[in-house]
Amino acid sequence: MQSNILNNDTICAIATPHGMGAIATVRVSGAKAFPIVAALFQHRGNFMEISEVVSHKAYHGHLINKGELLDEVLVTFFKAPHSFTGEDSAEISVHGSVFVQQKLLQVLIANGCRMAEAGEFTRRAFVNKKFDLAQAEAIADLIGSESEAAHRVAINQLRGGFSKELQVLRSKLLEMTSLMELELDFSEEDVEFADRSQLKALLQEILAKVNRLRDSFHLGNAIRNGIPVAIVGQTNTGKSTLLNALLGEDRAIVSDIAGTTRDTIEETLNINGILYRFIDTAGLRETDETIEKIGIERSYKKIREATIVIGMLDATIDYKSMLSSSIEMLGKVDLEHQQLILCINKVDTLDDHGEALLGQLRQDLDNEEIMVICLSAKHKFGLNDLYNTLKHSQPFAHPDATLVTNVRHYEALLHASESLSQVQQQLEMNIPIDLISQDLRQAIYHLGSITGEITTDEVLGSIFSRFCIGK
Ligand SMILES: Nc1nc2c(ncn2[C@@H]2O[C@H](COP(=O)(O)OP(=O)(O)OP(=O)(O)O)[C@@H](O)[C@H]2O)c(=O)[nH]1
Ligand SMILES: [Mg+2]
Repeated sequence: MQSNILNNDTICAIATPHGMGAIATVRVSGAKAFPIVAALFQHRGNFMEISEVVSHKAYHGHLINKGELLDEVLVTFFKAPHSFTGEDSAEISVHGSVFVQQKLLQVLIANGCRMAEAGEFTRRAFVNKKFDLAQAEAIADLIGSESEAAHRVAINQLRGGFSKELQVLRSKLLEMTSLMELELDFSEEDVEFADRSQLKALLQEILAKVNRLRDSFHLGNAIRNGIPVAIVGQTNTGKSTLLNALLGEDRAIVSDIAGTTRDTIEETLNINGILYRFIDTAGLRETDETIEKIGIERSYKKIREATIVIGMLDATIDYKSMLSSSIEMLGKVDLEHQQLILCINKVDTLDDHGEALLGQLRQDLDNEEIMVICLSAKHKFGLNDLYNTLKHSQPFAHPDATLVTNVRHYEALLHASESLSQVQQQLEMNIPIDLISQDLRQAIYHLGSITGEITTDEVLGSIFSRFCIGK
């Protein structure tokens, strides 16, 4: 936990983005927040009396430093514990000149404030139990969210959905452990407080939930940083043309020379509120050329890492090659965890815009899990079909399910899952209770570390230092 010396300080920082703006807000929090701000603030011509302060009310007035007018401002006071930090706090909205902002900070510091460290407001809120650690981290995610989907995940976590799920699991485990440990106290008498088959069933249920949360990280992380979509296929099928069409700019070099793209090119794009990371790759073909070989290796790596794979097919080549190329790509993706979208490209060259090919390919592949669409990347025809297909791809089937987006949470769940599996095996082998309860305690510890029930100063320091100053 944070030391008392730190907690007794009154801290200040600019809470709005740095630089010039229409207005800027400076935050002050701590035991002396009211007296420090009130001594600088004239409301209706008189310095503010602390006893008159009404919490959560915005006061219009003037900032006066040593008799000199600094700015016309709005000040809102928040009485403890009804503030973000849980301490007495004030927010001063000034005109957004860089000079005024800096000057105000100087004046506040001269009057007894200290510059806040990164994330210190949020850290104080956590220490004062305004929310748990997972929720505090959700605030950072919310600020950093770049798409509607990332925002939705962060909001869900901030509301405490994830924390509640963990608390339920943790308290079930605690109950289980205390029952088992009770047996230790009566070891002479050979009593069994914990019904073994019930324990096993409960453990199975908890482990399944922990594993579901652990596995959701793959998607959670993708939503936060952009869902990786690899565009792959034979050379000259139009992969780079598609990337350019999606981005609306000439990002990748396009040419009719096979093997144009050598390295992977990644760009993120927000489509209908979801952030995607499109990856154009080197065309797949047999080659002896060293550099091209490395590029092709990378293409395969990107296929493995992708959540969605767009397999580009060239409508101008013979159907047999197109089919074998589709089957080859199918062999490279793991349909249980990945989505394959086959795009028959260059259909502008066909009279029926690829209808016949589309039907034939769907029939020959005979797999409902593979989506097949027609496209002309060059003429931007069929892009809407692609957007819709992307949107309806598997990962978004349960948009409201709790998703883990944070590496720290993922690691804790990984460890908890390992300990629980250990317990499961030990129960099967009738291992002595004291050994089993050690592993149970480990699992409880890891689950508790996510919400911050168990933390060290070092862990807190590393989490909050990633926040910006003023948050
Ligand atoms: N008619 C037509 N030509 C296209 C279409 N898309 C791409 N092309 C052409 O196909 C050729 C190859 O396009 P690229 O985008 O460079 O193909 P690529 O798959 O990236 O090729 P590599 O990087 O060599 O693997 C270019 O001449 C494009 O103009 C399309 O929809 N219709
Ligand atoms: Mg290319």
